[in-house]
Amino acid sequence: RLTRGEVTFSEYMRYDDIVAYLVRLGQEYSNIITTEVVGRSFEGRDIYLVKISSGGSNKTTIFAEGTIHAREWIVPPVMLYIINQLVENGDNSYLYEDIDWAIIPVVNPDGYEFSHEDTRLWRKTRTPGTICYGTDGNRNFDYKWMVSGASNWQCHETYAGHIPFSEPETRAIQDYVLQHKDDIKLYLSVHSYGRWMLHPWGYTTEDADNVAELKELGDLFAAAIYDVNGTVYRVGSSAGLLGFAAGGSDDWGKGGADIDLAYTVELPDDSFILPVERIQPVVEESWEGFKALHDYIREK
Ligand code: ING
Ligand code: ZN
Repeated sequence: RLTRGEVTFSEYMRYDDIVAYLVRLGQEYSNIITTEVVGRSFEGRDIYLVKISSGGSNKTTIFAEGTIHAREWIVPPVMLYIINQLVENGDNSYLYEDIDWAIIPVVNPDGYEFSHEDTRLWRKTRTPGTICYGTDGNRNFDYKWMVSGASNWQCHETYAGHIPFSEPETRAIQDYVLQHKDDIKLYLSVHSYGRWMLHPWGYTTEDADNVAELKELGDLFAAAIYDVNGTVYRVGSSAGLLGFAAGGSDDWGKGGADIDLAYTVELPDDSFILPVERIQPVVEESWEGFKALHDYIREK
């Protein structure tokens, strides 16, 4: 069993154990990492953000959020591996020399715990409606909300909520990002599955104004991952590759918060359910992709 405050990449961790790890790192490495509660889930769980920084203020920041969808269990280990490698591997200090990292490993802890306790393939939050539970956090953001690829029926998996930012979980992201939008140069939303590096737009098949740069950096991410184990990511716009979906967080990051480089990462494999033996290879290859993103942002 896991000792409290430890991290593991050989099993899927429960939310309390994830939080205990983050809090322990915050105490042990208080010179480089701070934990912050940026919101409270519908059921009252603290939503944690960790900031990794060598100090100073108003530095270029990479923002990453994950596990807005409950069943995407490979996402928490990938987020925790980024934190683990930045903080606990001394060779990686160059990665936060000039760049700050702000990471929310689990946006939707209520759904994540529900997928462990009750319904493995639960996707949404756990806010109750009159008939059904849950809103799709990735249709709940206030940019072109409900214009395409989202549902206004509370029982659907892509229910967008009765209003944009109806969910405390998405509001936590909104509040933090808007407070730091001048520093954040890269917005990452981490999901599974399918091995896609998706960029805006999701609400339309029109090209984003900076589509060439979005594609270029997406390709750098994919190439770095390919070099590890030969995993092939496809790079392109969400609507173009997967179909319409409005109210997603990357569209809001770009269109609502003016962060020009915004992506949705769809981690491996071809299912939400990965055997625990897949965790270690996936976190390792993904880490190479995130380092490539850092290198680009740092040089830019
Ligand atoms: N896929 C995304 C979803 O929210 C997506 C696809 C990407 C939608 C970007 C909108 C924007 O449906 C998963 N696996 O959640
Ligand atoms: Zn998802």
